[in-house]
Amino acid sequence: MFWYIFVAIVATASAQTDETYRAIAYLRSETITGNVTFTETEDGVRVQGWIHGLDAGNYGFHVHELGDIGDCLATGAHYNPDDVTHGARDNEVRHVGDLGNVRFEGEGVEAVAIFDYVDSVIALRGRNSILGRSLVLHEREDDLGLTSHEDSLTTGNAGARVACGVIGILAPNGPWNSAARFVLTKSSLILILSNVLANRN
Ligand SMILES: *[C@@H]1O[C@H](CO)[C@@H](O)[C@H](O)[C@H]1NC(C)=O
Ligand SMILES: [Cu+2]
Repeated sequence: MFWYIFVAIVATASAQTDETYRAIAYLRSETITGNVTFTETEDGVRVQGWIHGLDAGNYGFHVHELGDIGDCLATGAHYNPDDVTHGARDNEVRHVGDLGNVRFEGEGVEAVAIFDYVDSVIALRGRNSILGRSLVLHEREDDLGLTSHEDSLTTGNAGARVACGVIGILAPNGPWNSAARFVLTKSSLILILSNVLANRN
C-alpha cells in the first residue's frame, strides 16, 4: 500500500516539475549592453551570454552575493558561501561565484563577448543558488588567483565594476519550491484511497 501511495505522490509531483528552470541577467551601463541566461541541465547550469561595449580582451566576470544594484559596489563580494579562496572556474577551490573571464573579440567598438558553457558549481536552487544575486563585469582581466598581487586570492585583481545586473527568474513563472508544488489532485486521491481500501483486511 505504501508503495502505491509513494508512486502516486511522485507521479503527481513530477508531472508538475518537468519545466526547465531558467534565470536571466541583463548587464547595462552607459556603454555596455548584454544579456546572460542560466539554464539548469543534468551537468550543471548552462551559461549563455552576449555582451557588447568593451574593447577586445578578457574581463573578470562573477556572481556577487547581493542583488542590490543601487550601484555595482552595493552587490558586495563574490558569492562565496564556503568561505574559500578565489580561483578559476575549473579549479577545485573557487568561490561559487567565480566564473573567470569573458572574452571580447572583434575590432574596436564592434567587439562582443559571446559564450556558452556549463558550470557545475553554480546552481539555480539550493545552497549554491545564484538567484536574486547579481552578475558583475569588471574593467580588467581576472588573474584567477594566480599572481602575487595582494587581491589575487580574493578578487582576482579585476578592478572596478563596469556593469552589473540582478539574476532573476526567467522560467517557470509558477512556484520554484518543489515542496509547495505538490498538489493533491482528485485522481491521485482516488488512487491512494482505492489502494488503501484494496489492501484492507
Ligand atoms: C540577448 O541579446 C542578443 C543579441 O542582441 C539577442 O539576439 C537576444 O535575443 C537577447 N536575449 C534576450 C533573452 O534578451
Ligand atoms: Cu567580481
